[in-house]
Amino acid sequence: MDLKKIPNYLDTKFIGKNIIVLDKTDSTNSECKRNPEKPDGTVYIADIQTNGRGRLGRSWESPKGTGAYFSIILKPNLAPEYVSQITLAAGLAVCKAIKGKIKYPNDIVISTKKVCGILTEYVAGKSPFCICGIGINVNTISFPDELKSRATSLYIETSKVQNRSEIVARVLNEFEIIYAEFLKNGLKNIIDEYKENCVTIGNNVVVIKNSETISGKCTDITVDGKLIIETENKIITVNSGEVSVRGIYGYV
Ligand code: BT5
Repeated sequence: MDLKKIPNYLDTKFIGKNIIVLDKTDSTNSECKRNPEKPDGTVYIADIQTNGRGRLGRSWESPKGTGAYFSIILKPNLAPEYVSQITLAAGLAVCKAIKGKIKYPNDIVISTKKVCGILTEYVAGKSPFCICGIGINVNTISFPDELKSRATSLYIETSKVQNRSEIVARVLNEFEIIYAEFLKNGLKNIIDEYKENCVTIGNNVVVIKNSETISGKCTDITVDGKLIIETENKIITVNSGEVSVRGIYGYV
């Protein structure tokens, strides 16, 4: 399995140094949840997920042998309200690693289609920790009918079969740098690069917040990672953890 070669391309101090490659799992995020004792920076990666999870109970299509499905165990000293910002840091890392664009908060897109999704979870308890799960369509040739119009893969975009280990290592390499900066200064020194790569800014969006639907134009993202939306009669800010942004490229 080509996923075993990740260490050959890895250039990190702690992210992915402990890496567990599985032939099959339900969800690499769930795998992390079941193994809270693993050290900070541990990565679980699987060749296939039988129950790949998206946000809000949605699923992540994870066929065998083609995608990169991996999750990072993170043990920062971080108040729970900052955890959703890890998604933004990871989004920027993936964006840089695979040369995509970011659709706020957690999608990476290429040519207007979704190539990657990110699911960050907070596990409460005596020793709380975070899980940052990343799914990238690497060598996917085709998608189920319901995803065809809005999903793509690196293979589809480049017509080249990609080395999954190298792609994953590139993401982890980028992530470690951005994450270290995030832990030091929050999003302050990262947000400009995030915004430069974010296709949501300047576009009309529909935001679903606490079952209320709000339409408006996204004008900016705050230094703590909130979306600023101008509606007909007011300006609101929404947190990435509490919204689904629709309206760009027609998909959720
Ligand atoms: C996400 O959720 O985009 C987060 C996906 C995170 C997946 C990774 S894989 C490793 C780790 N282990 C897990 O179990 N999960 C993480 P959300 O924003 O809710 O988007 C989900 C929606 O994206 C679905 O409802 C579909 O419309 C679409 N979708 C599902 N599979 C897809 C795929 N392979 N490519 C593109 N779009 C997909």
